[in-house]
Amino acid sequence: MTDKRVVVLISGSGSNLQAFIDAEKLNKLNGKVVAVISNKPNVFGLVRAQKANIPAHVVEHTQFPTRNTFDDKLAEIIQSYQPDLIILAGFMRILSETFVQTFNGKLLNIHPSLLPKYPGLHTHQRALANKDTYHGSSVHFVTEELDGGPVIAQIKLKLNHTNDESEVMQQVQQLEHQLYPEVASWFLTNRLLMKDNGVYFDNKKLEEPVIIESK
Ligand code: NHR
Ligand code: GAR
Repeated sequence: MTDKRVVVLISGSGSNLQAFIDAEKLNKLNGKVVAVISNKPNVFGLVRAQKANIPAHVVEHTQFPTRNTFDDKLAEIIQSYQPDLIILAGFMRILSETFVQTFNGKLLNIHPSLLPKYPGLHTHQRALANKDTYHGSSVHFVTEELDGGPVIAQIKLKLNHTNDESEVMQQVQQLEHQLYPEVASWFLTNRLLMKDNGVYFDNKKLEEPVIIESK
């Protein structure tokens, strides 16, 4: 089988990128991370890429006059790698309609909440402030609607309200490292499809997200 090609977009520490690199090494990804692109220079995720001998690029959004010109450059670099799948892993720039259409059905994001709860930023803080019983993370197809694309799978964390935001963030991230490569491997073995803003898993439409049991 020829390896499917994965491009990972990051903005920061890249711990989810690391989970992909580790899964690939263990032959659990069913694909190969062929490039990493960051919109921020000097982030730790770029060091992780370098250590794993993966080509890494920085496309600094601050160096572009408009969102569209940034997105065009990003798209050009991505296209040069001919990826089967593009992974947003802590990537913090909202992507334009044109960009999303170019890679329609091949873009996944991980969002640190149980979507449709808490799209946008500061999710851990919001879950704690609302005294939610459960929090967690979701992997979804990326569409033009911010954090609004169809959700594929979620992993849950029972909140203990003695924990502070940084502890909750750490716990959620740990779970993400289990969830995200697993969902990507489904895509890379052709088990997932986005159609009519819905998710098809093994040719059946998902009526609700798959809930992954935490290890
Ligand atoms: N783009 C599209 N079109 N659709 C989505 O669902 C996207 C997306 C780009 C990123 C990740 C998302 C998240 O998981 C994501 C989903 C950044 C922001 C944001 O407000 C919001 C959501 C997400 C990522 N970004 C600011 C901006 O002006 C910058 C914030 C910063 O740099 O800290 O782009 O939460
Ligand atoms: C992850 O927890 C991810 O869910 C979140 O940022 C973290 C990135 O960590 N994503 C967002 O908040 C997107 N707006 P990482 O860089 O160590 O993978």
